[in-house]
Amino acid sequence: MSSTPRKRPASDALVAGAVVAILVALVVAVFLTGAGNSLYPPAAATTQGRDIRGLYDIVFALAIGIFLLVEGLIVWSVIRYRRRPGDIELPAQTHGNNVAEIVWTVVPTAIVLFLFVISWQSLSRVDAISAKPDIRIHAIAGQFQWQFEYLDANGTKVATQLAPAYDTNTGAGGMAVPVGRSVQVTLDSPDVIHAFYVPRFLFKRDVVPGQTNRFEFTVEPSEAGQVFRGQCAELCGIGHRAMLLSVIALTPADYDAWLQGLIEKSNATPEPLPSGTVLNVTAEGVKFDTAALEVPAPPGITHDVDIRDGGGAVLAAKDTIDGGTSTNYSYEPMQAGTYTFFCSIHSNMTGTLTVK
Ligand SMILES: [Cu+2]
Repeated sequence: MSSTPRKRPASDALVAGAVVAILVALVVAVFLTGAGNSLYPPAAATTQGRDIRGLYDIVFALAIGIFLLVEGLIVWSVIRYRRRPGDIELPAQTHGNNVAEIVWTVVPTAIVLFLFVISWQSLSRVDAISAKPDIRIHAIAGQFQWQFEYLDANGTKVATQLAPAYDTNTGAGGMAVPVGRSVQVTLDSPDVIHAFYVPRFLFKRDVVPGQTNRFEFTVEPSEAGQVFRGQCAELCGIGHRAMLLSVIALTPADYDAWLQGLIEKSNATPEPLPSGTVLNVTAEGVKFDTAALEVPAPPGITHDVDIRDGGGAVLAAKDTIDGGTSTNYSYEPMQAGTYTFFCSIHSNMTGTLTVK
């Protein structure tokens, strides 16, 4: 079978070139531009994040190269071999080409092996945990708030940060860390699965009840003074969207002063979350002896007061209110017995409610 040679207008190459140029422009427009709005990952703020970003750059460059090669060849073939007036025969058909088959087997295999090796290497560097990190933080993710406990070298708690997100107005809140120092975070959850996620770290780790997950990071010294926004990244219930956190990068000297301030604040006030409070409500006939229960709550943090029975079943789930404000909750009449009232945001805020 043979085909007659045809004229190949120069415009074929021009059209193919234009299509490839449009594809390249699209890739650049969507991924590589648009400060902050780009689909491309942001610049990493941590040493580990830079490792991940380096890996991403390599994978992305390879993917773009393959995309342009494959799409370019498709576009070129479509234009070059399109049907023209007078074409009645198939062009010469190629069956079995050892060189082509070896190339398209060996090249992708080599690429996949290369990606496997560099991913493995990055993973082991990013997951590395040192025996003696510079800073230890125990992060507790409970429905629906983060809490950061600062630990000393022995793992003993020295201060607790209850306001997990940085407040731009007051400058309070957030998890402060010193730049250039290794920070080891242990993650625990008293209730459901949450996830620690800070986009500028290019890192996410699940917080699983009954299992302590651990990771380590070092913020790059050039990031001192930056505040990185983070969020729970695992749908954990109705208050999930409110589980925000911030990581504040400070110079080591500023960090020491910040931690000292937090320690003094922790020591100055009694344990800020009331626990074990006992409220007695007596029902006489059809009346309770107490019309109002006052539960102290630290300001600036969201709370509610829910009630569960001795078996753990939740009898009343109330809407949350902002700390420092007050509200009245009404509850359905309860059988005599002992109940637990609790804040659904803070698992350690509980008390006993006795109905006689
Ligand atoms: Cu969540």
